[in-house]
Amino acid sequence: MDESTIMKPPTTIDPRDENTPDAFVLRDSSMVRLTGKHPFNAEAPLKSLEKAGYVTPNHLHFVRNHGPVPQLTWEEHRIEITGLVNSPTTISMDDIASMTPTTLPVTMVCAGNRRKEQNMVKQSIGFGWGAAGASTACWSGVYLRDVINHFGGGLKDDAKYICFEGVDKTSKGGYGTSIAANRVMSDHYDIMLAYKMNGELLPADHGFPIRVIIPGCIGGRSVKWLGRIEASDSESTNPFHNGDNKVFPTQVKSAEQATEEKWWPRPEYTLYDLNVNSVISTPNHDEHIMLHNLQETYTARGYAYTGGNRRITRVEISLDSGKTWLLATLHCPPSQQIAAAYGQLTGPGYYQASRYWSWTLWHVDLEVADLVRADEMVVRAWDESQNTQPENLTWNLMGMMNNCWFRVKLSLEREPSLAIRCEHPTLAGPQPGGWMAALVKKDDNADISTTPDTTTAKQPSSLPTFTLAQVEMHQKEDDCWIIVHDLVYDCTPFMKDHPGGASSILITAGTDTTEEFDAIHSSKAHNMLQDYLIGQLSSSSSEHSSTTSSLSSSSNAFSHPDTTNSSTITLSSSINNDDHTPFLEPKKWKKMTLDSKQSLSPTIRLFRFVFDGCNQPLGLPIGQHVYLKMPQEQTDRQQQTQPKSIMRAYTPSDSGPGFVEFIIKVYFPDHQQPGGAFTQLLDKLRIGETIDVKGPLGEYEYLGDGHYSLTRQPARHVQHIGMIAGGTGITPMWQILDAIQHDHNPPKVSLIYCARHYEDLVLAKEILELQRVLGTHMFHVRFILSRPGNDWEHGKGRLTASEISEHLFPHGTLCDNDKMVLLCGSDTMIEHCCKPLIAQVMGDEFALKNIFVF
Ligand SMILES: Nc1nc2c(c(=O)[nH]1)N[C@H]1C(S)=C(S)[C@@H](COP(=O)(O)O)O[C@H]1N2
Ligand SMILES: [Mo]
Repeated sequence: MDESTIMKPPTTIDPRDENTPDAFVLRDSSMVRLTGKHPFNAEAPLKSLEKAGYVTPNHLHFVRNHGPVPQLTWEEHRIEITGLVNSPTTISMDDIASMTPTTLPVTMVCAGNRRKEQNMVKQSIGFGWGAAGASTACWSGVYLRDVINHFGGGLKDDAKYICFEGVDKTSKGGYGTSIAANRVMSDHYDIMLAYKMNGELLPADHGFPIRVIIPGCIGGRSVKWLGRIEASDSESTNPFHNGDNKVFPTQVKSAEQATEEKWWPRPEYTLYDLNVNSVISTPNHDEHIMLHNLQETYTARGYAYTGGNRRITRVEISLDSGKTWLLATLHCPPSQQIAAAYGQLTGPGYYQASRYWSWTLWHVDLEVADLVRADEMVVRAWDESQNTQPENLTWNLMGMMNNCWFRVKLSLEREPSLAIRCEHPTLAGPQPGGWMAALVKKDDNADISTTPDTTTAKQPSSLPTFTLAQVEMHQKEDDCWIIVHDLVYDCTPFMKDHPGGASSILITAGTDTTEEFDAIHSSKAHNMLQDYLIGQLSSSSSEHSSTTSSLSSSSNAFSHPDTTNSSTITLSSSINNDDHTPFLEPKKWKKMTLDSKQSLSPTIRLFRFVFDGCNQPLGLPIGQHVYLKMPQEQTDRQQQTQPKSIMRAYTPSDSGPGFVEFIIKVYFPDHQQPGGAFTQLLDKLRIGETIDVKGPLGEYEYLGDGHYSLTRQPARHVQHIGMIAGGTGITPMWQILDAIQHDHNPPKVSLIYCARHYEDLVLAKEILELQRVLGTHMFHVRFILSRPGNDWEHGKGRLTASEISEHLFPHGTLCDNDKMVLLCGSDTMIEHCCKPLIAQVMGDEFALKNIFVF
């Protein structure tokens, strides 16, 4: 993009805004939309922001709207001045314009700037701002203190806060917040009511006709579309004041917990002044620095800012991850000089002293030869109070004020020509890429929840419409539709490829599966889903299936009892506590109560749940698993807290009439990762509290005596089952072992069980006891520990080919058709260790045909 296109303001309505309440707002189509099409939350591509220079043109200034943009006029708009002022009044825009104006360059920064990096570590309750949630404009208007004195007759003595409210109609009403009255009244802080931005009347997105500007403070205090100013003895009671713009201590892990433990109202976590921050914009993400000539220099650039009128005094670049630093050249022209370009400079009490309300741009010349040797380019800034940025990211619930060192990874590329490839940590909003993406673990065992990203969804307006009843007709394996966020998808072609197996889709076939989908899928899965989009849910149906409603309510309301189901899953009858009907119902969430919890190791727990019908069997075929689900509050794109849920699949370690037990490893956070969202919630569950369960699901069923069936394949019989389990992957194996001990003609079984420490070998005692009962000729066990103690006599280290050839089928002789292998462990272990080693030892064909993964 060249400079001329960057500088051109938009002249037409972006098609994405048609049919939204914002269809009257002119917007630059290059702005990266962070929350779908509405409300509008957007930042410029970082490169455009840099190219635009010190003052950001209005159409490239980031926008943060909590709701639709109000359609206001200069003539009709009024501002109420009320509360603890001597003469409450209502004023017009002409009243404001009658005062002599002042112009001030101010860098506005959303407290969520750089939040995407936080979200890559763990989803916070906010959307993914890149590094362009900061922009600088010259704001013209009048000092708020003058307005209060001139029109409101001054503050009363007990006025401690000034509360602001916008006239925008978010779902929680007008956006509002407050700030200390002494800051407003001080001539050091320059708090303004602005009606011009870079010499033009405010654009609709930025608060036309009038907004508050609080320099040096997070953007969230600068209320747009200002309708009311209230002097008060207490902070704003507007829901956005305590419900947004906070950094909580790290132990606050969910909105639900924050509510329960009353963190929200605590004023000490409220954000005002900005913290020191800096970003590299050159090199840009995916830029290639060509290596024609190692004698050349390369100029890196970026911005830095801090809060509270402090000056940025130092920006440093490191090419060795912080061991040594180079000083960058700073560019921060005097505010008066900048403002002069936009008109009015004199006003009542016009600022005389230096002002540092806007960012410092920086550049540094680097030797290309030095870049070749570097793994990354890192920036950090310092302000006049010697505040600097932390080396590492510390996650917080709202993902705010992220200011860790900004790191651009450098790697050498040989093709098509020799170059250094540069990678930013993230790209704003829904855009994939960035080096942090590689850190997001796919591994289910580490159950880190990932960001559902529906913002890239095709726009539904042109799609055919289906009713819920129509969708319900499609719940067979060869004809399977689902609903996610009111859109209808035909998943039939995808059934055989689904990583969770066809049955985990079938279990939700024909229903609204939004909740499950969001709870367990990554943004990658959301994107994949788009290939199967066939229509939208008719609006009358979607009222019945609000995205958070539970599955059971939507499917019951439209249930078609005559719908047959060809798969192994059958729709069972309604709630029934009759003694022998199974407790589990495939399409229905059921509640179980935590009955006891036992620690088997520092991180491994045995959870025992009970359910109502105390003689009721669980109804789980051997070899299959269930979903467990717990509520977890999350914040939607309008920053509203919504009950959401999070779920994982588990195999019980035991079950019987009226109870079921699970052995589950809790993934606690450490300094490198936030831990497992689900398992930590589960660990907090108290005795007597309930959890949702649904099932069965799974592809494999052990039918007894060596017979088993797999969905979509004929039933088979084997004489020897070889099992490899990693960590808590033992649970499905144990379920089968437990069944085998009741077989009349049991198959032979061998188990290779890998774990890190001895304590991680759950059920070891039970396994050895079973071996004693069945005899070693029937049940062969091999434990392998990667960190064994000194006196350990079983396997040590990693799973190797020789371990497999010795212990997987130790009795030899049988032909391949009589054997099968069951695997359960982390993705990495299965794909990079077990499968290749089995193929090596037993042959590719055997591996292809006879391995089954849980
Ligand atoms: N009335 C109103 N004022 C508002 C908001 C809003 O949604 N409504 N968003 C706030 C937030 S969180 C920020 S960061 C700034 C963004 O200002 P901008 O959109 O002009 O960049 O406006 C603040 N003022
Ligand atoms: Mo914000």
